[in-house]
Amino acid sequence: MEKSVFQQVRDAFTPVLPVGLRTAVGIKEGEATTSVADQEVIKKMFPNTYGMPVVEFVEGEERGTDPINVGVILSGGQAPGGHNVITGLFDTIKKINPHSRLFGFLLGPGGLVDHKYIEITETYINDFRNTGGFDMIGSGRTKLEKEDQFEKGYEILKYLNIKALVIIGGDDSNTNACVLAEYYKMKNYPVQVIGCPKTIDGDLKCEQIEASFGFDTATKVYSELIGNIERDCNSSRKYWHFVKLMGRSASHIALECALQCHPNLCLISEEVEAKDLSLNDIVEDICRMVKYRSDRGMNYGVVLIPEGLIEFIPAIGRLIDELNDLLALHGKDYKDLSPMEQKQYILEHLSEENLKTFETLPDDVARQLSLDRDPHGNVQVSLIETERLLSRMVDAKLQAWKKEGKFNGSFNSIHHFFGYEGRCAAPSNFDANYCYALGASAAHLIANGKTGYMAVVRNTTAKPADWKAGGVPITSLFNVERRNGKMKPVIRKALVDLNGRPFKELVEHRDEWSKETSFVYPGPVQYWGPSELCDRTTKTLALERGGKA
Ligand code: FBP
Repeated sequence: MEKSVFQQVRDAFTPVLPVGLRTAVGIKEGEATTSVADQEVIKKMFPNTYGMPVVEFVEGEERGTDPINVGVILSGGQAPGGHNVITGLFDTIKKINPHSRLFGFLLGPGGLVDHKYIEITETYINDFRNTGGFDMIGSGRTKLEKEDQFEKGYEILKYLNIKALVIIGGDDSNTNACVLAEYYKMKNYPVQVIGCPKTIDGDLKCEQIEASFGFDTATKVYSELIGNIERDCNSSRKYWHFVKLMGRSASHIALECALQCHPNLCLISEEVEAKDLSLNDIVEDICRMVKYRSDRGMNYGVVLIPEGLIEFIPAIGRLIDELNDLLALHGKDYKDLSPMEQKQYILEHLSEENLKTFETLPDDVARQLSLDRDPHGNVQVSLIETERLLSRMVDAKLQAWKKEGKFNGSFNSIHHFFGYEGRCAAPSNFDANYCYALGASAAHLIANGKTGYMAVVRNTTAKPADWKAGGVPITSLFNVERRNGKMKPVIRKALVDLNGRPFKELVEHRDEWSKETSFVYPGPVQYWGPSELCDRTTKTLALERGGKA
């Protein structure tokens, strides 16, 4: 693999391990835990992995182990730092016992079921240190939830003599990691299962999990891009930019970018839901802002839209809930119906109230909501072009206001969707350190015989050396929710807290940001560093002037 100069320089970055993970690693166990809700149901469903204590790694007496074979899986959407989790895991199992081996299952959980794997060796892994992406072993969204999958997985684990499996994923993947841990324990299969909190969406967090990895880097990349757009906007002063940001359900990414960049408006899905706003209410709010600025000669601005907005508009949310049930009820062959047949099925079965909402939606949005769900039962919100939908509706309303003499400015919109642009960026220093420590924690959880735990690293606003590593029982994060038409134990998704400080910070400033132009251009973080990285010309210029590429 040819390495860019950036990657060559970045290779030299050495992640800092928290003190507790540096030399001899001891373990401190806390009180027994309970799940966040529905305790009795969850205790009954997870008799072997319920009630375990939170653990922390501290300087102390390290437990030596025999060599151990470990498997690792990257699950779901890419997030910067995934490779560093694997390097942290690899280095630590080797440090504990140099004869330990690491196997990577290919293209997500499907690799375990289909027995597709590679052995991760020192030579192979060294190309991936501090790199973005998940291409070391690939990722996928196969849902590990059925007994036959667990058994197929066990066949290959037994064959490779793997005694522990690390699943790096979001809330759904960690939920399934715990189900697998419980199953193997119940069957007396000697395989520990450990999870790791990944997702750029930032919605896998709680008291014990301060952040999911990838959020830090992705929001920095998006903020740089939004800052560039703001500057362009402020230079030409003729466009309204509608920027949709990834994040599936939660609005954490949009909120963080708003706090970094001070756009004119940042919609927060959780607030839209709490205030019971309709699509029309949102459009009217935007129109009022556009008019206010236009009346003062500012026919331009920037609006941030969280990816999941559409699901949080209460009427549309109710429609989606019923559609989810209808699709689940129809069964697997729903996806084989033609678009016309799918629409027909939906129109025939929807309740009166939801049918009304369905019929008010533009065709492309109605179509997206009717498509088959992803393997976890989610609407694929990344495919719904909310940014275009909103600007189209704003334009239509402003035209109407024009006819009524209420608006005489101009409104020209440009659309952007930032998601894939940031998911594979090279990890920031924070994510590079955080992920390496998560991988090391996973290795120590394994060495201490734990299963059904998620690796965690806390105290992350301190210097990395002072971070605290450990593990949290996954069952302690569970509650029961409706998924695919059935009640299931799942990790509760952390949405934006409307009483939390980040949201309050937005509320304190947003009126000013909407009326004035208060843009902040955060810029890239990578312009500081060694000269061979920062002072290079383009390759084109170098080649044109007789130099080397
Ligand atoms: P995870 O929850 O698996 O980390 O994925 C997050 C995400 O990036 C969302 O922000 C986005 O809605 C979704 O993945 C897109 O999915 P896909 O990668 O399948 O296009």
